[in-house]
Amino acid sequence: MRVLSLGECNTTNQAVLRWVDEMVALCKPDEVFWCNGSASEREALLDAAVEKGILIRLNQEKLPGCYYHRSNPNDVARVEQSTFICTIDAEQAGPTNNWMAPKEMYQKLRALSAGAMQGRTLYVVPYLMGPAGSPLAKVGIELTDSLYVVLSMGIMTRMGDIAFEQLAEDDEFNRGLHCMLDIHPERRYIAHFPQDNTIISVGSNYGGNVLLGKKCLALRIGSYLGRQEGWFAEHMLVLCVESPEGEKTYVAAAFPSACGKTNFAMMIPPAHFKGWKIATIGDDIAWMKPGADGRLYAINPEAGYFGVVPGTNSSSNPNAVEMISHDTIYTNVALTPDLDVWWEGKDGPVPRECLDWRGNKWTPASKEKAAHPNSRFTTPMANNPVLADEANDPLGVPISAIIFGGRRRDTMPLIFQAFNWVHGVYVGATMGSEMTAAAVGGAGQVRRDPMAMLPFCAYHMGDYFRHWINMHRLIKHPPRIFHVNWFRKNSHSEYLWPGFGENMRVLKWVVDRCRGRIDAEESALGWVPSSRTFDLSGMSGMTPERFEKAQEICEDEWRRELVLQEELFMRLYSHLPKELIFQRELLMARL
Ligand code: OXD
Ligand code: MN
Repeated sequence: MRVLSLGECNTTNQAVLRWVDEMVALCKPDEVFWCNGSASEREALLDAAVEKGILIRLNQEKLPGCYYHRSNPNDVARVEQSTFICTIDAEQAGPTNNWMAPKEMYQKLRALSAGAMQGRTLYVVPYLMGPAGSPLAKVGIELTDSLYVVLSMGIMTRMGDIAFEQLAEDDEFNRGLHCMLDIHPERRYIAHFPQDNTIISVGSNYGGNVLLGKKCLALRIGSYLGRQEGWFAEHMLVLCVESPEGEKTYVAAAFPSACGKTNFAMMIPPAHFKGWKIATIGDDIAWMKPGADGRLYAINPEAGYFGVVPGTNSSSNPNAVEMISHDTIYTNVALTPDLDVWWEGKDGPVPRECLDWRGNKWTPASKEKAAHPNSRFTTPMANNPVLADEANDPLGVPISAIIFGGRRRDTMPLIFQAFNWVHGVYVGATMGSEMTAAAVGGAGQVRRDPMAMLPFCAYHMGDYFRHWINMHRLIKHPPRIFHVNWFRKNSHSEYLWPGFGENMRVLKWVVDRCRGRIDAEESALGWVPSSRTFDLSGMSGMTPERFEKAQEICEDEWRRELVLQEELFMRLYSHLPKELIFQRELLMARL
């Protein structure tokens, strides 16, 4: 067998070769580098990135295998206003997406990409979303002129020859083109062509816009394919709750960006839950399909985590602290003089002096934050001390419960359970959440974020709800559906629930409900725990009265909430399933 040298092409797939040729002719790079995903290739590319100043090698004694990256200050989050769904007609994309006709968008992006890689290298990044051999796995190929993207894709996906092996001679793969251009907001487009299984992203180098396997393929294109093929692509973590007796229950949970999915997916149960374990299958995205036994099976299509750094410490997420202590890329945190990293909320002392995320001198007296609120770690899931073995199972895991949750300072109780599947779809569909730094603009405002998919569903939201309702017919043993809110505050702006590891108590109730082991009380919103049986023992500062406050259903707040839900329903009216209108009427009657 001939040994290939670094960067040489390693596929005979004609569809791949033709498409790469076409893109090379368009972008005119000086060089084409085919990635194979090997460890030696990664070492060589890391060295090259350090040499070019794209990465800084961090203090290898403190942080072995870790690197530092600073993005352009105009490019630090997903840009929803520059994200487009280019279906044949606008109606298909629906009112919650930006739309442009495919022909017009292709023309615009071809013009921007023409000759855009002159003097640069085009990297061919083949990748697999999902464990090899999984019936749910999909192949994508990203062509990019960003070494930062190549190195990040090597963490976030199963990257390299493994993808060509899965693809063989098939021509069904996601075609992704990424050109950095001059990183200018006016020339920034994240364009999806669901009918061509194609993505073109230009003018950005921020993860959520350019690691095309993640939001673009696994969620936007995935949601479109899932509707056609009878599965779900969801913005959900997946975890396993294991009892001291070894009973495993799998739970999927949808929260909007930067609302603690990563923390929840790897939490450590408090001492009170002796012998209970949480293991992570995924922290951001779930692909779920009905299995032959009538249950809903989930895989995590990703192989790494792209998580928010600020606030990560040994009380909020001790597993993450360990996980990001090696082989991690840090983006937009602060850099200390001894080449260590720092962020607001990190364990240990505040540095006397460091460079902030922009590279400016920072001291504790500075008014600005040292780390950007959306600064990120990119780390392989293999680093996670509580990674579930099942994360690599091609068949996935059977889901018993689906949890929806937003960030709400009022209105939403800590926990309730939907009465049935359609009611659960209604609960997910009407989810609201305060916006965070993960997307540009509007932080703090409550917006409707159905199933936490508002920025990620590539077709009409009304049709998406219909897909959820219809899927019930294919799932003989559907998961139970719940809603949680970790973020409710009292009139002194104090959180009513401590969150983090204590969320295990809520999770335990969810598991017990799924297994028919605990009673519940009927409320206007759904089934709720009774304060008599909900386990609060051993919690400092938590009284039954405080718990009742966290669970309160307040009439005035619900009157406002129903008006906000109405606004969403009016927007989607022409495609809205009548079942959801009926659910809203039932809720009003109960309230
Ligand atoms: C993410 C996001 O990066 O949702 O996961 O923005
Ligand atoms: Mn996310």
